[in-house]
Order: sequence, then structure tokens, then C-alpha cells
Amino acid sequence: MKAFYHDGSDLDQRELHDSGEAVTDEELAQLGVLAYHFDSESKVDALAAERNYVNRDVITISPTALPEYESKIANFYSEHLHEDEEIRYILDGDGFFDVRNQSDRWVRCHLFKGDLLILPAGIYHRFTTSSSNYIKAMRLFQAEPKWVPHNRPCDDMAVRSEYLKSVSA
Ligand code: KMT
Ligand code: NI
Repeated sequence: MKAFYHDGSDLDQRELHDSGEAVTDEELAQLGVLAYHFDSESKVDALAAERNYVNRDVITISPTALPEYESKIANFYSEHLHEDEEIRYILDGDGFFDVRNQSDRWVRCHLFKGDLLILPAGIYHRFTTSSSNYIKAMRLFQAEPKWVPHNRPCDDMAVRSEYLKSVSA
């Protein structure tokens, strides 16, 4: 994984948009975002068991594998939050998860094979494929997943205030 501030340009979401300003794992952790790299799926199984994730699926996102690719990508890229954590383990390809930091700047997490990312409930984020137009990812979920995307603004949701409380020093 490589994390950096997004350059702020709205042109082609699939380009890198690296501002050149790196973001460390510690800075991500302050946002409640956890990044791991697991070379074997048994490590993923262990993390899933620890956090009570009983279900999973695999999604392949590419123009040939995903019907209506362009409109799906546009949807993934609209800024939203969820009432549950979002856990993704990258099996192949690469893609970008953008998360808002404390001052509402976009931090771009570039994920590759073996990377696992946990986004806390209530954080504003978005996803896009890169210019490779290909990612295969495992999505972990709990027995009754609440992963409906709520598009910003949804600052009046309880999960949003709970998130902000959890990250305030
Ligand atoms: C999401 O929540 O935006 C996604 O799950 C995107 C696909 S996972 C690479
Ligand atoms: Ni999401």
C-alpha cells in the first residue's frame, strides 16, 4: 500500500493524482484506518475470526468482469459512509480507496495484491479502480452487514458523530 494526499484535481479519477506528500500508517491510524499486508489468506482468516466476520465474497471489477462497469465505478466514487467497518483484501490488480482526514483533505490509499484495509464506520470515503482498470478484492462482512452507502452529506447520522468522537484527541 502507498498512501499520499490526493492532488485535488477532478480530472480522470483513475489517474494517480499523487500530490507528492506522503501519508504514514500512523497518520492513517489516527483516522481509524488500519492497513496490513498479508501474503497468505490464513492471516486474513485469523483477522476475520478475531473481528467476528463470518461472511465474505469476491468481487472482480473490470470492464469485462463487471456489467455496467463505468456507472458502477462512478457510484463507488461518490463520497459516502457506512454504519459498519469496510474491510477489503486485495487478491489481484490495484485500486484507490480515498478517505477524508481531519481537515477534510483526501488521503489516497493505493492498494495492491496482499494489502488489507479496514475503514472505520462513519468515515467519509470513496473507491476507484486505477488506470489498470482491474482489481479483484475480497469483501468481509458480518452476519448482518450494514454496508449500504450513505452519500455525503449525512452528518446527522449517529455513526458519524460516534466516528468523530472516536478520532478526536
Ligand atoms: C466499495 O465499497 O466501494 C467497494 O467495495 C469497492 C469495491 S472493493 C475493491
Ligand atoms: Ni464504502
